[in-house]
Amino acid sequence: MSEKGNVGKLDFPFGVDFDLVHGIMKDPQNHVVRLASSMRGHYKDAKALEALVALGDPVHYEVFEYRIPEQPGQLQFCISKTYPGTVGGECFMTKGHYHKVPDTAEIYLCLRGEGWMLMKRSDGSAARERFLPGRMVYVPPLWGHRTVNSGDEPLISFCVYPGEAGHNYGDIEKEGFPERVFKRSGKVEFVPSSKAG
Ligand code: PAN
Ligand code: ZN
Repeated sequence: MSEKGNVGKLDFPFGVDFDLVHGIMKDPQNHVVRLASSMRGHYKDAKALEALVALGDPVHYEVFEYRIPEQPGQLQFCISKTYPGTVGGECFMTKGHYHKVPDTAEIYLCLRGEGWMLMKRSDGSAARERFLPGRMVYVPPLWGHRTVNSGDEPLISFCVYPGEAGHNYGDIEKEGFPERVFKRSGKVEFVPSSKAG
């Protein structure tokens, strides 16, 4: 039964339709769009990013969400869609974030495309996990996370995380992640950020 009028209160069960083949959430309540111009400071090659902005400012990623109260006990969910492309050879990616409530985990179930989840903790540890259709990536509490599309089609995941988690972009704009992902002549390379600059 569809009871859309009750979704805002979240005190009544509801259903949401997905097209899992194409990675589409039907009738999302919130749509976040990040263009090249909203990614300044994130890619190594700032000049290449400005060239891309001047060429039409393409979308780097989109998020489709429902408005769920940011409260413990609730579950946020979304479709995260990162487009294929490169900026000076560096693969299109999300900004990346920690959760505002740091000890909250998240799962990403990849539906389409391919790429990597880059993860880091504030103690300096780093990890990466592969995104492939049907593969789930578990982001434990305390790990910052960034999606990178290293493929040739949109990388789409269904994400679920605790209601209260929130987003903390913290040191990420300044520090980035310990490695960057490049694709040159079809070959994917992981380069330590200290070397990539
Ligand atoms: C996702 C991300 C989404 C966009 O919903 O927020 O993929 O990434 P940025 O928030 O880093 O721009 C999630 O991980 N939520 O917690
Ligand atoms: Zn998250």
